[in-house]
Amino acid sequence: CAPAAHAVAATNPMPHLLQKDGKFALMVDGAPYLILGGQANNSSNYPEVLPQVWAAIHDLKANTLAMPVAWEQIEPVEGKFDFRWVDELISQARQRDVRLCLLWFGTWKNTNPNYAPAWVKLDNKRFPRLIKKDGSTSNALSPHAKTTLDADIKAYSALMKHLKDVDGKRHTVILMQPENESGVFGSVRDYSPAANTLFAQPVPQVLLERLNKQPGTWQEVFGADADEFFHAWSIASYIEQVAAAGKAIYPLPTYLNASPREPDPKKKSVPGLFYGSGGATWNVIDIYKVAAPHIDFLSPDMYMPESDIYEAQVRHYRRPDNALYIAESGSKDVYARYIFTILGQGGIGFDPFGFDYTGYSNYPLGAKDWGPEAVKPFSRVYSLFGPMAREWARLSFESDVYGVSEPDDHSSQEIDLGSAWAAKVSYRQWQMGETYWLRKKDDLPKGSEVPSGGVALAKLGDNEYLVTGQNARLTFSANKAIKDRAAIFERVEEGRFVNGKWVMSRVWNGDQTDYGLNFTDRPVVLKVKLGTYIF
Ligand code: N0T
Repeated sequence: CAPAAHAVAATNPMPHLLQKDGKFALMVDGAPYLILGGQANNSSNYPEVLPQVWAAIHDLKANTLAMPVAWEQIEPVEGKFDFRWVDELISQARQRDVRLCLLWFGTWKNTNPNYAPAWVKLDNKRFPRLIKKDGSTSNALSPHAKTTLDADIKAYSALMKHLKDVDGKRHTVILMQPENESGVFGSVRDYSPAANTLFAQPVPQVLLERLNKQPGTWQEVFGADADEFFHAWSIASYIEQVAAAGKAIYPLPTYLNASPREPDPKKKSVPGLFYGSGGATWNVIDIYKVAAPHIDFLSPDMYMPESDIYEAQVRHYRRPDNALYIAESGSKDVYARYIFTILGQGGIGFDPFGFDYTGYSNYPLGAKDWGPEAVKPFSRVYSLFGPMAREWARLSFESDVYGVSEPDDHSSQEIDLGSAWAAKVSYRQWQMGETYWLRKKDDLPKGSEVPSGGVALAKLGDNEYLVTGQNARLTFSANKAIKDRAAIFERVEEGRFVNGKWVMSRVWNGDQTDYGLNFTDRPVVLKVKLGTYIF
């Protein structure tokens, strides 16, 4: 029988996000929780296909499932709500001891209203679409129609009320994502008369203050960015009202995802063409923070696999005012190593997209294969963090954590561990290190041309670290500033957490430590105590 990880207490405390000194914890059942997630495909939100979802979530070793709840399925007829899907999903999640993140496919799903009920998406009079600059009509709904906002609020509120009723004590659902990749393609903003009137007005004072700008119209204040920033403000303000109404009923942590914008500001990236204009992309995070205070965090969807681009995107979203969470990640093997970067840099979770066995592969964004083979690279990393997920989440919030993943060019990386220690991570190494013993210099470990390495460390004490990794070598040294001493291992324990307690299986020494700590694709967690000797 399954471990009682999520016990049935009379009332578990409400999930919530905590922030302290730029660190974050997603509190679930009163303690920091690490989302080792998996997101199902878009059309997997029906009871009949749930077995094919659970099979993949099980193989993935995920503790949380992100699953759509479509407006069309809970309110097919206006005012008549049907929560059978939600109830079935929650009940099956409980049986499997998996938590849920619900994706509200409402006004915007990848900018379109296709998941809105027919009575919404076919009634252009009552629920007007966005007007493009040339006067033509977009499929995206306008964020400036009160009728649409009210209808979305009504449906989302009904959902939150239902969750409160059926899940308000147990909290199987821990996170909400209202809308999905909002914004618009094919236009930069709405050019309807209502939108144009607002666009000609002064930029709201709160936003000017936040951005340190002088008063003026959107055009005057933001110039070339005016259309996009105005649309971001309009969409953020709309979703804010949806989220606020939902939280007033049942205050679950709430976040938004965004289709990815090229992270380098010097590179060309056209809003409405390369990414959904007005979505929560990195260049409008401040606008979202001001317009949408009921959104706990903004999260990038990661579909750009190049390591320099990936790391740059992480730097945009990892801010003292924004918890790092990867709402979606491509399912290709090369993305799995980034879990070390995300969880090692204080992230509250990771959620690769498209993991179920319903037969759909979103290649080229994700893996070609949709089966168990595609799941493996991710489950391998989850199996490192899974057994210590609660400990890791606590250390991430209360102590210091570090993490890197293998760059595309396989070059090694330095990690500054603070005052006393530094670490170096290198890749494509044999476990026994002396490369000058090799007869052939190109004799590299099989498969290592595809980057898969990573290391994550959590500080346990002044000279002690909890360490895990994969396909990487980790060495320690005394911090550069310290000139008179060298680092040695005092003790390296291999072990695991069992019910929150460290259980040692053996001590690593000799060949296992003489060439650094060498991680392969076998699951290994180490407790490393460092010492020095004086020259
Ligand atoms: C994602 C997914 C799903 C240069 C795609 C990705 C999901 C949505 N959209 O399978 O539809 O619901 O959030 C957009 C990726 C843009 C790629 C840019 C790469």
